[in-house]
Amino acid sequence: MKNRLEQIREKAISQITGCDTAEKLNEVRVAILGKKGELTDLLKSMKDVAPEERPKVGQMVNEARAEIEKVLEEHKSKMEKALREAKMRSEVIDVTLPAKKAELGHRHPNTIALEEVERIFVGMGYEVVEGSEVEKDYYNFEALNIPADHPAKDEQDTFYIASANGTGEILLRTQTSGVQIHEMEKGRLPIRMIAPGRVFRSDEVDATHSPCFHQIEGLVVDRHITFADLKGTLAEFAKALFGEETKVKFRPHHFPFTEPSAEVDVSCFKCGGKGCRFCKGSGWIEILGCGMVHPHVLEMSGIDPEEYTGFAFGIGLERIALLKYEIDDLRLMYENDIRFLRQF
Ligand code: 2NL
Repeated sequence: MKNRLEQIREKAISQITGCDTAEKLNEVRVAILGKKGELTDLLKSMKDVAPEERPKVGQMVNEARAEIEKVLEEHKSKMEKALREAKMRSEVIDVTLPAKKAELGHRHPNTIALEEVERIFVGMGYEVVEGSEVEKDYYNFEALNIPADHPAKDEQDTFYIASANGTGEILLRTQTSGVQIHEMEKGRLPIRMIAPGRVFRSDEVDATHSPCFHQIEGLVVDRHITFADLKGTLAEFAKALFGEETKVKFRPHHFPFTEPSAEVDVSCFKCGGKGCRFCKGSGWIEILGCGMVHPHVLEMSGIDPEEYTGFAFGIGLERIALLKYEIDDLRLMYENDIRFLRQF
């Protein structure tokens, strides 16, 4: 019994002092002092010791236990101290190092131009409405008088997502008109809104094209709206955006969703209309397309074209930003080079 005790004591001390982690130390503690530990086992065999020997043997076991516990405690604090010191050495902070510079962000030229356009139309009482970038074929094409065989619907021009059974085709919107169709369907008249947002066309990237760009469409529907309202509104818009002296010119055009339709030029804000490099000598710069909403388009969205008329327009946001900030390559807009961005 005595020998066995001595063996356990020696083994315990050598195992404890050999531990290098708290987990190993705990394992050793459980193996010796735990409920099923070696020392506890030894205590259980006290029944085999002669009764008169028991107090003495018991005392020896208790002394051994106390000693083992003491060694455990000492080794534990020694390990903790070593760990603390290693941590202190590895986490040295050089307080003399310069602080990290917090770079202030900058609004993108597109965002600046959009906020400018929004400010102008909100000032004229328009609501800004946003919609979904994925749209059903019906809202992107059909409801806008764009028939099934129209070239705009070609897979070459449009990103189709899926052809869901029964619900029609799903695509990335090629214009934000769908947002306005949804508004018309709600039947709350009059409507005075702009719909800005990202649109998608299957184009190769070059200095003037991108498969993803931004558009701002506008729509007004009320009783007695005429082409004169359209002209007055866009003339005011052009003055607010490019300067008080800006003139507008409406050239006849064709869109399936408006009748009549026009493209709008503004007098060159660089040369005032005399002709320069900027306007390629013509004195005019094209900025948007517009027209009176086609009666069939109103009708398809549940609005009576005998009672209501409307006008609509579509502006390419990037085009406005490129013109206003004299940027000569569209690709610069999507690179997000901070040296480019912070110029605006
Ligand atoms: C362009 C031409 C245009 C519209 C967009 C429109 C929307 C509805 C009804 C009728 Cl809901 N028209 N939008 C009208 C004329 C032109 O955009 O050249 N955009 C860059």
